[in-house]
Amino acid sequence: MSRKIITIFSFFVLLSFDLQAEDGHDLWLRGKGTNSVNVICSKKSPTLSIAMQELRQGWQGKTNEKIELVVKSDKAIKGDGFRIGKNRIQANTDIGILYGVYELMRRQQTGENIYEEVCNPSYERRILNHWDNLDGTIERGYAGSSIFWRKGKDSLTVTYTDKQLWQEYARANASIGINGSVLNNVNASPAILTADYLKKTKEIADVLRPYGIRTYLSVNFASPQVIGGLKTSDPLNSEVAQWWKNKVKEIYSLIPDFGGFLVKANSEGQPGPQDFGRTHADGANMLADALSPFGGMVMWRAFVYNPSDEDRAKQAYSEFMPLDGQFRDNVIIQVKNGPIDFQPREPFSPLFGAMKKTSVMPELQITQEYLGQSVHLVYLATMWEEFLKSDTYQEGKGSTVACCTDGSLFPQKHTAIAGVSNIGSDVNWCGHPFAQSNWYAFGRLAWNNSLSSEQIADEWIKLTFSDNSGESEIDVENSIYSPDWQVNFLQPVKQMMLNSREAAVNYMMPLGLHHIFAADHHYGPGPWWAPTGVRKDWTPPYYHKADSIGIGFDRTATGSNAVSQYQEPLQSMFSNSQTCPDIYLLWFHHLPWNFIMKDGQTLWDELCYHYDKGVRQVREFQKTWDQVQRYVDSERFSQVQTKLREQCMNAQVWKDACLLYFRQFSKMPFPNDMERPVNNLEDLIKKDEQSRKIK
Ligand code: BDP
Repeated sequence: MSRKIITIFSFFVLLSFDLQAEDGHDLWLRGKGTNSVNVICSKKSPTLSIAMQELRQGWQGKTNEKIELVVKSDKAIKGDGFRIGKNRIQANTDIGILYGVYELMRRQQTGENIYEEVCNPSYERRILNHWDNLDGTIERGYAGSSIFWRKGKDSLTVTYTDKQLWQEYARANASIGINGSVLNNVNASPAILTADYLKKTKEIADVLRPYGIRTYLSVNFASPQVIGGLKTSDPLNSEVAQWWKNKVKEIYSLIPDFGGFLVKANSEGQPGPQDFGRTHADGANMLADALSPFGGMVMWRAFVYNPSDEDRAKQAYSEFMPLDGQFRDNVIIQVKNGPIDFQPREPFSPLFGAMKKTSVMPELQITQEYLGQSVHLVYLATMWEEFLKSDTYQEGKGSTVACCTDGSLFPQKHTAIAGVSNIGSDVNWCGHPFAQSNWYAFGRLAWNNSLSSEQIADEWIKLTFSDNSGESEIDVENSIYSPDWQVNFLQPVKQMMLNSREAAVNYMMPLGLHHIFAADHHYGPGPWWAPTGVRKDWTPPYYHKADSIGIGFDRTATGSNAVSQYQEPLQSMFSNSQTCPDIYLLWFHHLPWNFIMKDGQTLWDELCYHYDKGVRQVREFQKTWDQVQRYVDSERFSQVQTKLREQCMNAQVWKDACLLYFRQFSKMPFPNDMERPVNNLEDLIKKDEQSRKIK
């Protein structure tokens, strides 16, 4: 069908509000150019060609307008930042120009003002971590299989379709400023460093490069033994160090801009320097020395904990604080946002701001392992905003996590942020249409860590759902969306997104509860799960500690004293049950069931109301979504509608399971105005067991 016929056709389709089905593959990059543009650029490079092509394809400004792309140093522009104006984009680097182009086009499409302004990135390295295994499966992936690796011998082949997909992937990342990809799981197979896999890595890197994306790999610390035939992987052994040096040299001969290594060591069964009586610093520094001549980095994860008597929430801090100042300057410690593990809500990890002589980077989880996977609609930017804006008080008031990690407070040699990717081979990349917003939000926050989750949601909805073919909704001249669309679509959908994470916290683990998930798959509730012989710190009762007296983990001085790892005034505030924020109450305190909350309710009633509210919130999301049907194409509409229905059923299961289970201890009645459970506890426990057997 010719473009013209499609246009006429879609016009009639639009009139009847039956928008063309969309499979979501185009993500937030659906904008089509409506007008021609005159692009001037004196320099040539693959990246600049992409920039010019993007402008020509997507231009929604005035017809035949002139736009100049200028690669020229300017002190106000940092790293790969840019200066943007209506008719000119200037940057120090080619990739800076491409970022400027994407910014300009986003502003055209979302109707944001375009005035002369310098935009610099908050973090130097903005990286996706793919937990992709070399057999094509993805650890904690809920959107199909790996786009990089495949099962069997096929894992090493590269097809035209692969390259096309990698290019689309690179483009999507570049459009939101992501500039690095770790291509394999942190639970790394040593095979990734064999010649065949490095050859394939090179092919991927070649496709990602023009989009400014550097390639990184996760490595297995025991590689010298497993694939190198050495007797040890001791980081202080000279043969081991030499083996890594040779390996790094081999990598750089294939991939000259290789980013470096990501390492999970001595964690959850992975090998590490402690196997040889060495410290994390010994291990990280040995790798750093191998990478340093080539400008490579080591991202060394702080996610380490052992089945010891020490509270798991304290262990990363205990392990890493004594090593502060001992790391090479091309090592950066990668710390998960919370002290335990990507829970629906955690206070920030006390390592942020505390390690003052070491570069530290946050690790966020985009894939919704603990937040409903690809079934639940949970917009994560609100969680990340809460985290980035948390005040650590490490250098006085205002020492937010954002400031402690982006170089504005400490002179870090390198700054970075990582997000565990939620993408896979599904046609819409992320499984849930709204999960795309989390990929988008991660990129936007990595670029600018002071953006609000509301602004990001606003942008994303406009780019993802508006009919921006230029023929209707948007007034091209003024870039203004129709008031009807804004009031009846944008506003309610945005509100739903902004409420969605708190709703999930409510129906999963309110008031500071954490880690009460079903074992293994981490999808549903499992507060009862504690078989004999299983590590205690992998069982929910270790975390909720419900008993006849009360519920919660005492992390004050009378308990594990994890509060002592926080700076004042947080320490005192968290320690006192009267001043501890309700959202962290049971994270820091074990309190009696009839403890009186700030609003005068008992703790038990408050818990009941939170679970009840969570379910009701999801029911509201269902209504919201039904009401916007006429603004969404039928494919994405029914996909989201079906998923919301399932989310609602699951939220009910969460509420019933947790409240019926905890009531065995509280022995208190449900408050009268709470909706009653509709499931039996015994059935839910049975189903939970079956879900693991099926796996
Ligand atoms: C946990 C995941 C596990 C990861 C681990 C990690 O359940 O699959 O390997 O984090 O981050 O949350 O290393």
